[in-house]
Amino acid sequence: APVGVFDSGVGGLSVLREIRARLPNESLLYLADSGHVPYGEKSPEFIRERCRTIAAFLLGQGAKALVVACNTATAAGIAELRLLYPDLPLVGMEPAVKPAALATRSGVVGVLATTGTLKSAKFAALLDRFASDVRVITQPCPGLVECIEAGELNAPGTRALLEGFVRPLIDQGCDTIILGCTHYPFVKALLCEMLPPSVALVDTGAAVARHLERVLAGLDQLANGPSMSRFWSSGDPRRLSAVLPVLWGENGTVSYCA
Ligand code: DGN
Repeated sequence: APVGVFDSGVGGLSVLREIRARLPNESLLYLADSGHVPYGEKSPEFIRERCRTIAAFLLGQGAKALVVACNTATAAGIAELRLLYPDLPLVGMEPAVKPAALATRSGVVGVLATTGTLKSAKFAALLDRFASDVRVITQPCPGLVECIEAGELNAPGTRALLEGFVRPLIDQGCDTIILGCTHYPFVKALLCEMLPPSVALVDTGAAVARHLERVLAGLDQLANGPSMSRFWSSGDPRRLSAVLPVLWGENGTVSYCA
């Protein structure tokens, strides 16, 4: 059976790539909730409703496990999904605060994420737990997800927006910057051009793929292949089709779902 993966839009494809690299035998179902993107400024209640609807859809398609490939949706909705599906293997995202706190030498860590993630109780708990010894500077990035959804990974507007977000982090001495939203790895190249070489970027995709592997292995549910992938969008499926070669590295079959 396949693994179901979802995000508010195309950002979770950065996680899907890590899963494909780590677990090439797994079949993958990906749902981009592009009809409702961005989640960043939406209410937790709205996001929870989307999580319930999408989880039910992917399970209806035969998913044996779900990956919530979105920090914002994990913060708002994963606890409820665990209650609804206590026996389902369920893996979520969280900003890489712990690895960043271990890695920093300047003692100052920056976090780029959505407003929803940064305001969540889950994020506050994460800081309490792992970042008591370091200074953490949070930076919401309104507008950035929209640029990435539009495929503008290297456009002047995206660069200007991003420069405005990272400048204060550099000025305050951050040497480690957390990409706390699954869309942001797609602008890593652009970020690297504007950051001093001493600044390291950390994200969570590879760790999530490793965690998924452990969970499936523990349940003896790892697949032996051959694998396939299928995609759905709650927005315009043609737009997801058009960005797949860039963001996923291959073409894919995309259908519409409500
Ligand atoms: N990709 C999502 C995340 O990791 O938080 C949310 C992006 C959004 O919808 N604003």
